[in-house]
Amino acid sequence: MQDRYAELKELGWSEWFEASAECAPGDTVARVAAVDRELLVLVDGAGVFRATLAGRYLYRHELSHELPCVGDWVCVEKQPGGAAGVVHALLERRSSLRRKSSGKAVEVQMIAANVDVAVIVQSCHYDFNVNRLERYLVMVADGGAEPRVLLTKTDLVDPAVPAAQVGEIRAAGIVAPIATLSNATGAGVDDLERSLQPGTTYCFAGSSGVGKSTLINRLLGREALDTQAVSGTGEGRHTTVRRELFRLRGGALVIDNPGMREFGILGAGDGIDGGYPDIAVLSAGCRYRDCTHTGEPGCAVLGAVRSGELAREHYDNYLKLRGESEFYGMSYVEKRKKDRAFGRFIKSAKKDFRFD
Ligand SMILES: Nc1nc2c(ncn2[C@@H]2O[C@H](COP(=O)(O)OP(=O)(O)OP(=O)(O)O)[C@@H](O)[C@H]2O)c(=O)[nH]1
Ligand SMILES: [Mg+2]
Ligand SMILES: [Zn+2]
Repeated sequence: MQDRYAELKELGWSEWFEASAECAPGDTVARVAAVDRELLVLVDGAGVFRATLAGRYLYRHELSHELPCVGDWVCVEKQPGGAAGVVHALLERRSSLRRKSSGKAVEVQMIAANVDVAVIVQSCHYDFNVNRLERYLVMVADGGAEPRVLLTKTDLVDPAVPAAQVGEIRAAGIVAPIATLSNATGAGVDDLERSLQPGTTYCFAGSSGVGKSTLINRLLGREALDTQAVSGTGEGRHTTVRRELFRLRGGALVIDNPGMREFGILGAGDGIDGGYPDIAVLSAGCRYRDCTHTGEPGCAVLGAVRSGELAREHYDNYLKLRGESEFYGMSYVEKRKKDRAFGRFIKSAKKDFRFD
């Protein structure tokens, strides 16, 4: 392995990438730690820096899965000083976690790239569901990552429950390693931490509210990620909005994810979709991820209204409630909040990617 890439090994680089990587002269290799629309947070041996995608790249690659996502390796031209850069190319992915968005034009939505181990997280408390677990594991196998299962919140159930759930998983023929833990008492956390290998990339995925961010905060030893209490029914709230890569003290790389809805796509108006599960399900088929269901081409919700599958009255009520909750105002505030959070992330990420 060439020396210039040796320092990237700590970030997950391997001979496999070394063999296929080719960047233009003047470009160096960096890993994507977070993405916020056109803004990227990259990390290399020197630390964390911001970057944008070259216009030419955007022009040539319009499918969402062709754009860099968390975990990707990219060729970047760093500006003098190294605080910012321009991304010119995406290196080949060794593995990926992705799902297919339904609808007429099948599009692939990236969750994370170059994931060695996908940790599918379910809570023992309300979230446990073997069928859903199987669907996640199909996704993991499809993307070429190694699967693991993690059951959280063992403190909230009788000790017999996790054991029975492990039994159910095995009875379904699932052979992936299974770990159980409680973020509240810490039971099982050390065992999990010990199993994480330096230079290996772990991606945590599962429903909202199962404790993914709480666990990563525990492993980081600081409150890097926002977490939020869930309602009595265990229904999550989609606290995490961005996929982020972190480096643990032990050297393992971990990716946090927003909670996934049943393989649908999270779209605009998530906050109120809870009261309109049918619309939330339909919106998985909308062409655009941020579809507002008010006239976009390929909108599955409007399609269902037109075909009579969804009652016009019900749809109108949905729009009315959305208006009342000042959806558009909220989304602006949300956007501002996200922008601020992004600035905070850059600062906080610097802590986790210091190699001194
Ligand atoms: N009792 C108990 N509560 C937990 C445990 N793990 C997490 N929680 C709580 O569950 C709530 C949700 O945790 P988060 O870490 O925000 O969940 P998440 O999976 O990151 O959720 P999203 O970001 O929405 O996908 C928080 O109030 C946590 O304190 C656990 O092991 N036991
Ligand atoms: Mg979270
Ligand atoms: Zn729509």
